[in-house]
Amino acid sequence: MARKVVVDPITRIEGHLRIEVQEENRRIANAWASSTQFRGIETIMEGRDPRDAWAFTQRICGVCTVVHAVASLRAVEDALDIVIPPNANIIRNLVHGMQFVQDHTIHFYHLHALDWVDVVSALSANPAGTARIARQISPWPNNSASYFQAVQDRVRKFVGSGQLGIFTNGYWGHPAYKLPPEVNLLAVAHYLEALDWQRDVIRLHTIFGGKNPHPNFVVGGMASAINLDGTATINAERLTDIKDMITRARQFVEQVYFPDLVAVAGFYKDWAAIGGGTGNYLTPGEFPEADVRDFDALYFPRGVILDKNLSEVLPYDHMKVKEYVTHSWYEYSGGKDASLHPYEGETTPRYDGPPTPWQYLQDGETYTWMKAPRYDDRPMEVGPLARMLVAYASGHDGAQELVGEVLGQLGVGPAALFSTLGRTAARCIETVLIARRMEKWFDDLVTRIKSGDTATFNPQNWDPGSWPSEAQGYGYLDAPRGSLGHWVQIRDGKISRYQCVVPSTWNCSPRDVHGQVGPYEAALMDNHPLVDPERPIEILRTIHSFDPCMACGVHVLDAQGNPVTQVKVQ
Ligand code: NFE
Ligand code: MG
Repeated sequence: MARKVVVDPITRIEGHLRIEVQEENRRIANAWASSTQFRGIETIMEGRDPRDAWAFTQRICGVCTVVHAVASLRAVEDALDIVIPPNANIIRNLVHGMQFVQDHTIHFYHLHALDWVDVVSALSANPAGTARIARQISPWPNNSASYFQAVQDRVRKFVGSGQLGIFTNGYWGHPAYKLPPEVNLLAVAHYLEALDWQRDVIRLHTIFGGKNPHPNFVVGGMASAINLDGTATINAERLTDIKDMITRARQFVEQVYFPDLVAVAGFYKDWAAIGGGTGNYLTPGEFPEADVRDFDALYFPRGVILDKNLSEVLPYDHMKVKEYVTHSWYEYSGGKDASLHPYEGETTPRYDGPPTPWQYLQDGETYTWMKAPRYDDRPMEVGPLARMLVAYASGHDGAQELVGEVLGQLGVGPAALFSTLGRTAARCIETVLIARRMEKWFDDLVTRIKSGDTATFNPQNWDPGSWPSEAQGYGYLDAPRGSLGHWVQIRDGKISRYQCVVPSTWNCSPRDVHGQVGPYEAALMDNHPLVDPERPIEILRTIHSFDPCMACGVHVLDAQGNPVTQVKVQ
């Protein structure tokens, strides 16, 4: 029997996402991903001072708060030929690096783990057994039986009160959960520890940017003065604070996140053959370690992989990015079948979807607020898996070592990467690499400061009188969820056009004019089980493996209010 299954909204993501699938014989035969909200930051940018753009665009999202600011700065600096001082570039890398490390760790424990970890099962664990496992896989010090006993007591209080609190609405007891109770308890303990840890390490943003979320930046550099003798500046004490946070960040991801990922993945190896999807991967590269346009000096290389072909990494060219609206709630002046590069992009909303939220979306019609970005007319997956595949295939030392270690520990080959499990593992691998690399960036910064270079701002071309009457620029950035591009056009000192093509727009893209599905849809249609349509945990696993952010994807505010969590089955 074939039937439609709707999950709306998908929870434990940022924003509002509806997934519809066609289920046949306990597998997913067809899928539609729909973003159900609209905002329109790109329109708000028109007519503004380009030096303010970072502050507005950063507010697109409260999750990846840093990334839209930096993409915007790079776009405006590209347009106005502004070169930032090396110290400012390092500080941006440290701020963005910590954003990655915090965001990915939160994703694993707080947004994704409960798809694999049964909290209720943790109650039947033997805490001494959990302690044994913890000591086997990691030197992390919180590893005694009494520690895990205390965690179990805490969770038992939740459950005993009949109110699961933060653990409400899980599919507890679902047969798809495979971890033994002792491993479930380990993961729940680290879920709770990660809450405190992330709040600590992200204070790096408050030192370099004054606040979190949404730290402060400036076109031309960073708004962080360095003066070792100052009290309100980056001084020796602040540098020590930062060094300590980086150390604690690295320790947690190496000693908790990474061993947990490997331990949990070992019980879910079947998910290494599920949820792959498009097979096309794109990364613009990230963490410039020299000039932002020196693409050979990116810590994670840029490139494109097509059809899962790891033997060839193609060069990335942003001029090949185009967006369709054929199945989206927008119109283009050139008609519904046109595709536009962001320099010609248009953001004209035109809702013509179902009048009520409970009507099914139909293939062949418009069904989402997401546009459909394509690279050379192909749908592309972006994000951790794309980055790690391109790095791995490009011979990146760190990626080769850690990818090899995970594959070796799981006893699977590289083909396992093209999957839901591969996506989740890639996120952890790059978190470790970035946390390690932050120590080098920090050391580089200290070396420069010791040599007497404290510059963080370049005032050249700050004055609009020095700008040409027309300019345009592109700011690439690889954000935690993947390729982010901001494109700005400036006329007579003001923004005349602003377009963002955002990670979750790539991944949550709908069908295009050729009928090619987007990466979420393709992943759900790739050998995908759906055992119990009333409790569609498998859909959550694959969708969460992308770490969706709808606010980034369409830049939206919903004035209507939204339905509470519901699953509708017909
Ligand atoms: Ni709102 Fe974002 C990231 C960006 S994803 S989280 O990472 O850009 O669409
Ligand atoms: Mg856009």
